[in-house]
This record gives sequence, C-alpha cells and structure tokens, in this order.
Amino acid sequence: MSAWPADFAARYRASGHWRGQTFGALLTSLAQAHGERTAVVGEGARWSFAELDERAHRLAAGFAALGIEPGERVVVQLPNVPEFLSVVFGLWRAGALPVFALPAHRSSELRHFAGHSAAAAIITVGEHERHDHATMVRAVADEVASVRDVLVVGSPEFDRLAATAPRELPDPDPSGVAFLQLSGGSTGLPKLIPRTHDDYLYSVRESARICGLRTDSVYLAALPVSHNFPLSSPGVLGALHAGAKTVLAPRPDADTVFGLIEAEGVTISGVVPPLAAAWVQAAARTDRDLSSLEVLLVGGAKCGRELAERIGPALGCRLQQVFGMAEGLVCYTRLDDPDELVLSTQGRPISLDDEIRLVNPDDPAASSADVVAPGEVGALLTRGPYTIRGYYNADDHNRTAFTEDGFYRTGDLVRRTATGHLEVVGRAKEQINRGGEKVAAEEVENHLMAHPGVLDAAVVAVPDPYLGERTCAYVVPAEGAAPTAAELRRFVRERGVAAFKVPDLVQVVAEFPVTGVGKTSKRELRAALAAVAEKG
Ligand code: AMP
Ligand code: DBH
Repeated sequence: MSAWPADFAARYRASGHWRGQTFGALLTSLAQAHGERTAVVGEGARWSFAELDERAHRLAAGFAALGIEPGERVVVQLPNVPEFLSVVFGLWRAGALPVFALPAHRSSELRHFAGHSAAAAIITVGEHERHDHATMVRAVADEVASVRDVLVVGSPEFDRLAATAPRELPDPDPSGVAFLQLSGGSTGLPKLIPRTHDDYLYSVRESARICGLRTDSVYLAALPVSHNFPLSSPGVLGALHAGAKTVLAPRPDADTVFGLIEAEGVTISGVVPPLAAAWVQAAARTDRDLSSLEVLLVGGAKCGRELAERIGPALGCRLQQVFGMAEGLVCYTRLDDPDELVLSTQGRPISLDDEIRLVNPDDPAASSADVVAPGEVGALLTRGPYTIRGYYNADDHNRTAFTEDGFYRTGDLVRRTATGHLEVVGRAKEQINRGGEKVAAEEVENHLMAHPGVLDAAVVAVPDPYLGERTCAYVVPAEGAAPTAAELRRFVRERGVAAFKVPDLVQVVAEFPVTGVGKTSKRELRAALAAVAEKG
C-alpha cells in the first residue's frame, strides 16, 4: 500500500494536522462533551450523542462476536438512515474498514467492491426506493468467496447484533487505513481509495471550521451520505465533530427537504448543481419557512455563474462553492470571501500544506515541474496531508494516476486566481460528470461491448441544460447485427449497474470517424465524437 513517505508524515504530525485520534475515540469524546444533545435525526428516529455512542459500542462488540477481525473490509450499502452512523462507527471501533457503496450501485459494482477488497461481509437494507437490496446483496455474496456474512439493517439478525453487550475493543492505529472510499473512476471499474483516521479527521475538522459549524448548527444531508461530499465536506462527520445536529433527508427533492428545513431549523446543507437549481425554482412557490438556512454548499460538478447568482436571493442563504474529490483535496470558497470570488471560483484548498501544481494540459504524463504560466489553464496535480498517494491494490494504475513525486493527477483543468482560488474550466479525464454523478467512459464501454451485437463502443459527454452533461454511447454493430438503442440501454441496465451509468443516448453508427493518421486511440476517438456531439 502506498502511504505517505516518512518525512511528509512527520511534517503533517508536527504541524498538528494528524493528531493520532481514531473515529471511535472521537465519538467517545463527543458523547462526553454533548451527551444528551441531538446528534442525528432520520426515519422517525432521534438519537443523542450518547445514544449513537452506545449503539456504536454495541454493534462493534456484535461485529467482533460475529468474527469480523480488525483490518477486514466490510462493504456498507446504506441509504440516509441513522443506522449508517451506528454501523460505520461500530465497524471503526471493531477495527474493520467500511467500503462505501452508494445506494444506486447494483450487483456488478458491488461484486467489484467486495471482490477487489476481499470483503468479509456486506451490510445493506431490505427494500429501498423499490429495489430489493437484500436479495441483490445475497446473490453477490454467493459469488464472492471472501464474503461470510450479509447483514440487513432492520432484520431480526441485525437487531440481535445491535443488542450485543458492549465491551472495550482495542483502538485501531490512527495512522492506519480507516475505510475505502470510491472514486468516480475514469478507467474501467471504480478505484478504491484508502483513507486513514489521521488524514480524514484532519479534513473533517478543518471543513467544519471553514463552513462555520457550531454546536447550534443543523446540517441537512440531502445527498446519499456514503458519498465523500455529504460525508465529510463538512457533511455528517463535520456536523458530529462540531457537536451539531444532523438531519438525514430520505430524498433530496424540494418538497421533502423544505419540510425538514422548516421542522428542524436546518442552517446548512450541501447539494450538486442540478439539485440547487431545483431548490431555487421550488423556493419561489413554497410556503415553507426557509429562514433558518444560512449556508448552501454547492459542488460535485461546476456550478455555473448564473445558477450561483440565483442561490443567495432565492434561498436566503450564503452560497459556498466546494470542489472536492474522494482522493483527498477539497477546496471551499470562504464565508468571508468577496462575492465575486464566491460566484466565479470553486474555492481554495483547505490546507496551506495542500500543494497545487497546474501543469501542461496537453501532456497526460506531465511532471509536477512542467507548470504553466500564472493565470493559464493547467492540469491540476495535488499532494498534501489528506490526499492519497495511491489507490488500494492498484499498482499498475497508480503509476499513471500519480506522479513520481507523489502528486495525484486529478484530471481536472483549472485556472488559479492571484488569491489562490481555483476555477474549474474543464476535464482531461475520460469521465462524464452527470450532475455530480461520475461515469467512467471505459466502464460503460466494457458493458456495451459485452453485447454480442456490438463490435465497438465509445462513450462521451454531451451538454445538457439540466445535468450539465449526459452520456452518449456511440456504437458500431457487429457484422450482421442491428441492436437498437432501447435494447442496448436495457442490456447495460440488466448487467446490474447504477442507473446513472446507463447511457442517456445511444447512437448506432456504421463506423467511427478516423481522426488522425493510422490507428486511432480511444482517447482521440472520444475527443472526435465529443466534438460531433457538441455540435448537436
Ligand atoms: P471523485 O474523484 O469521484 O471523488 O470526483 C471528484 C471530481 O468531481 C473532481 O475531480 C472534479 O472532476 C469533480 N468536481 C467536484 N466538485 C466540483 C466542482 N465544484 N466543480 C467542478 N468539478 C467538480
Ligand atoms: O465530487 C466529489 O467527489 C466531491 C465534491 C465536493 C467531494 O468528494 C467532496 C466535496 O468532498
């Protein structure tokens, strides 16, 4: 596993960034400080810090009794329910590593997460949004040899586990990996991101401060909480850290969310741009009282200037742009930044120790020394106290995804202002950003190419007024075959992938354009097709 070199680790400790505290120990101290205050509200439940602490203690003992060993991986696929927190803190206390799947993920992705991490167990819910997770997960468990247990929140078996008598378990190493987060990916299947207690807690603590969280703040989690943004920017963990209350929205639609804002006095939330746009529209005709809302974070995809300008007036709150990635680096506009910077940039890094290099955008292998002139657009490389040095068990991929001196190649094209704020202007990676949901072109192409009627496929982004981008799959049929768009979309869906990865558009073409001389690389091909798609 690629961890930080010793000299960097020593520096991050000496600076006080890494404090040697685990998430389990954090919850213990939060329960001591805020005992009977409300920690989390959701699904009709309302748990105090003390209650969350006790539930996590019981589950930790239950997981240990079940035979889950320190260091073992456990895939967690839970929607926005309070048990997400008791399960995850329970796993942390047992020394196990949650692997954070999204509720939208389906069998092919879960098989990959469980298989690649050699997970010992998978924890999910029964039915959610008309999908039977329990049945799906049991089928996945049958196919992945390492998986010994499937636990379904709400089942009698889970309830028994949750009632285990608590006992003290050894606190894991705070510099060790705490969990595996998912990347949106650009090549093949999503990569797993190893984050440590030390590094993640640093980003959570600083995020809570930068977003102005206080004990009387109320954070509303509108997006699925296993995603890095609502988990940590500042997210539910930032809210807990500040002793604030977290409200878990079961769905992110304006009706649901506005009701919760009014009922719970929500002060801060975070959304992707299409949701922000939907809330802005709905705010004009709601009779809910939204006056408690102070801050709305918008990120995951670029928030255009026009939308940015409408958020404050429509929702009566301050916009805070956030540009982050599960691999580490998170940038925020600051609450006291001049309006112009808040409207036109995606913020500046959390830490003075976040190293930023903007390098030659035309060279995918540019070194960290190949920097562009000030004010120019460059490919963003970053290194720092909470940015990983390598994906989990991915040596080959790591050689291209990181520079020799340990910078992560984000694949984002950005410009930097004199104030150090970054403006995201584009992307070099082979990914479609569908309103904040990331789709790796190659992953979808591989699914399409598994169809016997498909000779070749290339997936590109097409502009979309609502989502920013949608996916378009160009497909060359195999000889004698004539697959239809509807058939191919159904085929991809039935292979068990998240619905947001099913191509929005499918264009069956006789052949791909030849871009240059000789053999066309997939990269050039995608660029040529994207140019065609852009023209409409
Ligand atoms: P992931 O690596 O899957 O966590 O996705 C992180 C990526 O999302 C970044 O590298 C960006 O491409 C994109 N992203 C996140 N926030 C923003 C934002 N505010 N503006 C533009 N792109 C963003
Ligand atoms: O898109 C992201 O991955 C993201 C966006 C905002 C993120 O990981 C984050 C904040 O922490």
